Amino acid sequence: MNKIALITGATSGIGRATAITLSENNFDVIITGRRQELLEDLKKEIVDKSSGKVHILHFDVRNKEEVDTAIDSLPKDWQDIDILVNNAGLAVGLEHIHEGFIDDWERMIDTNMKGLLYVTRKIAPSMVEKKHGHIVNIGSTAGKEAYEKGNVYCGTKHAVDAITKGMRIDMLKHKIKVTAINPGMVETEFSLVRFKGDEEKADKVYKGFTPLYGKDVADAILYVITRPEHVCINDMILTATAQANSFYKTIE
Ligand code: NDP
Ligand code: 8X3
Repeated sequence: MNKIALITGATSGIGRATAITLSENNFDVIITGRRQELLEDLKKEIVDKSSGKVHILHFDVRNKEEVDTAIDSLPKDWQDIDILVNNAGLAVGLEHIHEGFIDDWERMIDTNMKGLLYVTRKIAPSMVEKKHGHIVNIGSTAGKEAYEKGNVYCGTKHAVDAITKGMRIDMLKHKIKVTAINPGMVETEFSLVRFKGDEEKADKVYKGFTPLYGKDVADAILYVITRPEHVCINDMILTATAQANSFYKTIE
């Protein structure tokens, strides 16, 4: 029987690539996000290409009631979630702290921190009950080093780093693995969202070097969730070869 993985933020980028990669590797996937049509498209793509099963849950991770209702609606044969990939997240804006927009800050805090917590709080108890499961949190190099104008986004990803460490300690006696995957720059809708739909600004971010792609991060996720039972990858940082950390990259 295939294992079941629930992936938040599967409509785009890393989450979408992860859903496809896991389905190609004998996982059944619960794909979630706010854009229902994109979830339907992804389901069709996966079902056409692989034998993996797909279930759609449509919710906003910032809304605790929506999270709870969606997870409660899972049919019986989808309730036994083996892998939770907490991927939904975003950066909004890139301003010095004294010029930042409060709404942007709240969107990042509500999505990247509170959303991750709501989903985890809803799913982790069943993992504890069966003493089995793996939680993979998508952090960032921005959660390891703060960079100019990244203030609040970096803060939320530092929080993901700390929450992941705390979760791992709490889950230890329940035999549940907890992993943080921390990518550097990945070409997805991330910069389009950060720059509020400004395509020119977004495209510039990935000009002149080869960034990571969603599939690269999906492969890392597949790797960590397919280690033997006694092995837990705690923390992984992956960047493009052209990037050393948040500050140094080579232009080709
Ligand atoms: P994308 O913008 O391509 O994807 C983000 C996903 O998150 C979408 O599927 C979006 O779905 C979902 N999402 C956003 N807000 C919500 C919400 N309120 N409720 C439910 N789902 C939501 O970006 P990435 O794939 O790059 O980002 C995925 C994760 O990776 C994020 O946590 C990001 O911080 C992290 N990351 C990204 C890096 C990069 O350079 N791209 C590097 C390091 C980490 P929808 O809009 O349909 O709800
Ligand atoms: C995304 C990577 O460097 O754009 O988390 O913040 S970065």
